[in-house]
Amino acid sequence: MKFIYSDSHKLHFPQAEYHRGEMVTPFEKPERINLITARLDEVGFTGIQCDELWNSEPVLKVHSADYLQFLETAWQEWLAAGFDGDLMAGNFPVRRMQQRCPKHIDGKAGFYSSGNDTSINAGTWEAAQASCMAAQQAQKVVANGDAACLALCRPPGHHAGKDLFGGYCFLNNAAVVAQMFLDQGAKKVAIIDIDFHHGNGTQDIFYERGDVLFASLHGQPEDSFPYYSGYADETGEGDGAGCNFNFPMPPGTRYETWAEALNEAIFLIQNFSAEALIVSLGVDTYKEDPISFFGLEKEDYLQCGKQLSQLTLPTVFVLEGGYALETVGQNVANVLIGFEGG
Ligand code: Q9C
Ligand code: ZN
Repeated sequence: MKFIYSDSHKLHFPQAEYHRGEMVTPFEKPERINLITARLDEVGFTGIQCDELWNSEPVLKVHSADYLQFLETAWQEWLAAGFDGDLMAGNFPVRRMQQRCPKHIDGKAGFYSSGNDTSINAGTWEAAQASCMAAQQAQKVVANGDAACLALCRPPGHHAGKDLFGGYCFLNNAAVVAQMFLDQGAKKVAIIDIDFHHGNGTQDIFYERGDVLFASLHGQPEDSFPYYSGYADETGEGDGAGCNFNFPMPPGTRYETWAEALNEAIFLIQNFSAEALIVSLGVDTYKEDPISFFGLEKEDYLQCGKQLSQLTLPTVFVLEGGYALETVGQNVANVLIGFEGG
């Protein structure tokens, strides 16, 4: 299997994250990609540097134009306002407030985001674009006949909604890949999100669409980020009614239980007659992940990949989370090895 990466991810390097009462170095760090790339090289996968230039066409079908405009100009507006250091939102239009975008960049940032966990720096927009283009290139590799391909996206994407950044995400790379398959003629596609966190952004984007099945396995919202979505009774609306499936699970969930949910999701995808599969691949389900609470072991990822391969669909893997640096490379590689029948 080929994997697509872009060195431009390094341009996004937020300095701090507020975590459990203190400012810490962000968990979503550039080293993640270097570690994963090193492991994939070691076990014989073929790395390809992304050489695609920014293409907003499929992106504008899953994000709003005003949101993309915000991302493009946010850093310049921040500097023009006389601020330096990372742009971090701190105020949000919550219940009973006006859903009107203010003029000031500090207000705009909160209008377009879901939390203070995702800072913007000088190179963030370029990195987010490159991340999205790695996903677009991986989709093309599969459209041209490869059975599967991995996009090493950084920043990740599944928490990015139609017009929201947050959860370390800006552009929803998995949603863009799904949209590309549809634009190329597929009638229906499926996205399975196996990151520890609920894929609230992806759910948001496709909630009222019947051409994309979305299934997410995640830490239950009672106990885990993103807290305000991911319940099992969120099943889609309008044309999308019955196309959204959430599998929230409690702290301490181990592979045996998790794999049952995975099998259920796989069964649903088969019944949906999806023509392509997009896997939002986070490995923050690992037992030692610093911000998560599942108990998956390294070997479980082999089994996970094997289960996914049973769908025998053209598959694009899109990297999401995974923050245990010692094993992030092995865990990602194991999913691919299991998928290829190793
Ligand atoms: N500061 C992904 O795995 N919550 N995003 C952090 C502590 C945000 C995870 C709270 C977690 C986002 C792609
Ligand atoms: Zn995650």
